[in-house]
Amino acid sequence: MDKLTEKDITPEGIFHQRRKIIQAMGIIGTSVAVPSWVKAAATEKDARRPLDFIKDESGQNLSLTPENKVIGYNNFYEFGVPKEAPAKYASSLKTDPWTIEISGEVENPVTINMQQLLTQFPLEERIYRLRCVEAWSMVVPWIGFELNKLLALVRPTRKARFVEFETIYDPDNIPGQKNIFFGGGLKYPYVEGLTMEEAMHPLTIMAVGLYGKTLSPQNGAPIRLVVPWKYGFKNIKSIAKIRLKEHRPQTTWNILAPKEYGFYANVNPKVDHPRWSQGSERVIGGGGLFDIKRQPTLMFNGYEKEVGHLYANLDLKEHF
Ligand SMILES: Nc1nc2c(c(=O)[nH]1)N[C@H]1C(S)=C(S)[C@@H](COP(=O)(O)O)O[C@H]1N2
Ligand SMILES: [Mo]
Repeated sequence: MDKLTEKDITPEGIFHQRRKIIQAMGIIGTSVAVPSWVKAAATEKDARRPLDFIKDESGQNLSLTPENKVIGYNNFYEFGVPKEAPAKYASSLKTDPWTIEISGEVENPVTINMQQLLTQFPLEERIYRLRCVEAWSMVVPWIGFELNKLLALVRPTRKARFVEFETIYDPDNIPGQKNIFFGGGLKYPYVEGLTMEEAMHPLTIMAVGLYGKTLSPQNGAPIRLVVPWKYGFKNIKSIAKIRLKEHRPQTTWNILAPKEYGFYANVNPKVDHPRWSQGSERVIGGGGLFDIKRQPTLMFNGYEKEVGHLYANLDLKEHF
């Protein structure tokens, strides 16, 4: 399994996208053309603004993925499946004004805008590993605040056992939400979820920036989730709604392929994806021809000491 190359790995959606095309049209699709109405962003000036933040101790020993890779190699299927597509198309996302509505099992439901969020919660830099379920990885200097601070504001009721997150739904400005082929066959809006314990953990942050500045749209502007011990798809982008729930939410990738993408999605080198090994990962920006440097994947992505106790009584093969 260590001989696995990138070619053996089908990106998360392509496989299912093919199936969807076949189902929908009775033909075998070989490539997905960009619909004519999708406009590539006019190359406007970089809209990312500098942020004020303090530096955290975390991840000082990790070597950062170059900024151009972090903002140029993305998964954001709402803006197309190829890794270059989000950087090309995501500037059509309307990020200002922006509010997050927090509701459900809370004593104090709120709708809060970005201005309020940024003044309410001091920002800090967190250097975290990011491990995509497709077996590539990066190290990103995020800027954000702990999700538990936001949850304290709304005061979860005793019934709250899960937190559900939803990406903005705006098909007029988000091509993949309008066109199932462009959007990789996912059900939109994109939804993710955590247990309450996971959401309250101090490593779990709401990120509003990276590399010292606000997020670019392709990275999930203006605000997204970062949970460093879980596969990348849990890190839902451009969040507009948060709901606290008594029951486990239905999440996008789990709905699409429940045998491939679990609810927990904890990084685990010992539990392979049905179609590829999770034992190692390609280091994006790691150098070499075609970026082929690989390294072993760590249990809980290297955060076992911090989060292992959350799963002490869980069979991780069954609850992958
Ligand atoms: N709304 C939304 N959030 C998303 C995705 C997506 O397609 N849509 N892709 C996920 C996946 S698979 C990964 S690996 C990370 C990638 O984050 P990055 O592009 O900022 O590195 O975003 C996650 N969040
Ligand atoms: Mo991913």
